Formats: sequence, C-alpha cells, structure tokens
Amino acid sequence: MSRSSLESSDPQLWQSVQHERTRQKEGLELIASENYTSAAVLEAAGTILTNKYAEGYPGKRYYGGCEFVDEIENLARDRAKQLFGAEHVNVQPHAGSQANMAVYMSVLQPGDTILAMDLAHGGHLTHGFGLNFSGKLFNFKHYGVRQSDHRIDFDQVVRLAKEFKPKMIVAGASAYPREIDHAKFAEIARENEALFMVDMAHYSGLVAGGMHNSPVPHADFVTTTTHKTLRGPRSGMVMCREKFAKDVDKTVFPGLQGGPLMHIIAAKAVCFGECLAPSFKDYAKQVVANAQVLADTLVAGGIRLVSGGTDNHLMLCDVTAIDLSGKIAEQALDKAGITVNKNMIPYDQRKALDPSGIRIGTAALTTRGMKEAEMKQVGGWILRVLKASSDEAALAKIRHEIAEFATAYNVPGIG
Ligand code: DSN
Repeated sequence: MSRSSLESSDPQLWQSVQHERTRQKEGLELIASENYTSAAVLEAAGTILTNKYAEGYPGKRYYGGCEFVDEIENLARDRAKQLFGAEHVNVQPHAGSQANMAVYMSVLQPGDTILAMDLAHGGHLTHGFGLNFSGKLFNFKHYGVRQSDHRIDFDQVVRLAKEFKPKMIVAGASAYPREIDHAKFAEIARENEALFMVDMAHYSGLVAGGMHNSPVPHADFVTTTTHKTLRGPRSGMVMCREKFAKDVDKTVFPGLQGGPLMHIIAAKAVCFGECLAPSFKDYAKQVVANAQVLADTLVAGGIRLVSGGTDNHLMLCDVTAIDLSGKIAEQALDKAGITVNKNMIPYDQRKALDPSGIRIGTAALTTRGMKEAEMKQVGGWILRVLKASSDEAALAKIRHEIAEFATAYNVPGIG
C-alpha cells in the first residue's frame, strides 16, 4: 500500500489517526450523538475548499474568487430547504452551539427570559446551563419531566410559561428517549406570545427519515447539528421562517462568525443529498427498530430504562438499580470495546461526573448495517459487562469477542 501524504509528512499524527481507525472498526459505537459519515461526506470535508475565505453569503462576499463556493453553499441551502421544508436556511454555523446562539441573539436581548428543558432532565448545555454562554446571557427558566413516567410535564410548561412570560420557548433535548410533541409546544408558545425554537440536533435524522414528527411547520426557528442521526459532517445549521431570515443571517455573520468552513458546508450538501435519497428513510426506520430491540433486550436482562423504553434512537439506563454508577458502567463497557457515555437521569441523586445513568444510541451501529438480530447480541454483551464490571478477565474476553464480531461490519471511510 502506498504511504499517504499524512503518513509521510507527520507520522506521529498519522499513528494516532490509525489507532482511532482501529478503535472505530473494532469497537461498538453506542454514543447516542455519534455516527459514521459516508465516504463521500468525508471526501468533501477533506477537499481543497478548506483553502477558501468566503465571508458573507452567496452573491454578497467580501472576497474574490467565490463563484464556486457560492454554488456549493447554494446547493447546501437548497437541499436543506427541500429536505425539511424550511422557508430559510443558514448552513454556516460551525456547530450546534453557534446555531443556538445565533437564534437567541437574532431576536432576543441579553437578560430576556427563555423557557427550556432542564439539562438534568435531558436538555442541553446551550439551553441555559449556568456555565454556558446561554445561562450567563439570558434568564433561563426550566421545565422537566414528570417523576412518575419521565415524560415532558406539559402542565409544568404551561404553568411556567404563564408565570414567567418567556420571550422564547425552546423544545428539543439531548437525552430524552421519547418523541417530542412539537405541536403542543407551539400552542403553548402561541398562547403566551413567545417565540418558539426547536433544537432537533439529536433526532433531525429521524425527522428527515420520517420517523419523528417535524418541528419545521410549528416552530419559528429550528436548529440542528449535522453529525448525529443526520449522519453528516460535524457542524450546525439554522432554519427559520422567512421573516427572521435577515436577522439570523446577520447574527451568524458578521455577528458571531467570520469565514464559513466551505469544506464542511460542501460536506453538509453531500449529507443533505444522501438524506433526500429514499434509502435514508430505511436507515431512519432501522435506527428506531434497533433502539427498540436493544431497549427490550436490556429490560429483559434487568436494566431499568428511564420512561420504560424509547421512541427514538436513544435510551437512558439507570444502572444504580444493578448497584453500579454511570461512571463505572461507562468504564467497564469501554474496557470491553463498547463506547457509551455516563449520563444524569431525571431526579438524579448523584453528580454529573458520576451520575446514575448511561446513555445508549443506535445511529452508528445501524450505519454499519446492524439490524435487530445484532442488537440482541449487542444487548447481551452490555448485560454481561454490567454484571461483571470489575472482572478484568471477563471484560478482556468480551473485548476479544466484540472485536471479532465488529470487524465483519463495514465502517464507511474505513471499510
Ligand atoms: N454533546 C452532545 C451530545 O452528546 O448529546 C450534544 O451537543
């Protein structure tokens, strides 16, 4: 095999990349926010487009030589609009945080009140966490899930909306295993004269694939990352109603960012093209089917799931019920070649760095072509690890079995 340019010019860096390739190939990736992009998305992200400055928007740039990157950004915008039925799209946010920041800053003033989901109940850092820009700049109030069934407490949402009169209501979550009723949120926002934003980062691929109701008809603003269930490059995007288009665009640039990452925008265009193909619907359907089988397998093995199951791509396991903590479970699974993340569960009595739960998602393994039968096997390994979490020999044995199993499944871009 001929040596790559990277291998020749920077063997130290190349070596780390090789180790990561092996980790991705031999392990079982179950982090709910991760996925494997296609080889075409990877190729676009690695193109010479990274060389180009293109501050501004197509047709209105501050640099010469933008005729081809204009074509690319227009393609990304048009495909995103078609995919989600959005009135306006800005594909320049570098990540989900910038997308959310752009929405807040385009129509709100510092100190304004926003009602969003509590991080401890499944929300996100940018939905008002105290150490995040959102919590520092805006006056966030939080709703959560009911203790009885772990579903969003809409009575509380209504109560808090009436009490605090927020300028904006935010729906969307990072660790909520159930379908979100966007229409209901929109109605509450309307009744309280609040703007409505949905951060669908986790489930945008399910929306694109028809497996989750779309927030786009209901919300003034919809943000998403592009690398989770949507399976694109690591990045973000804002969609909004036409009347907010100018405000959003000028907040993204020059408000928050300088030059857009044109290689990543190209990769987003490729991703949106892939999501428009009929086969993406099959993918989204399989992600959900896989999550349901994995959830059933874990429950049958004695694991307690937050809300009792899942409607989407993820599940939250309360591992305290089997005398573990989230941190210990994550570490044991890691040793066996299964990657998850420790996670707070609603009403958690433990702290974020060693919470009661782990979060598991099926988007990445589904990309490798795994189906229901494989999910039963994967669930079996998870149960074995959790029941032998301090038995190093047992974990090493499972790691070996998993490496043998996983190697047989393709990873796009690796083979
Ligand atoms: N950090 C991401 C997640 O894991 O859900 C959200 O941005």
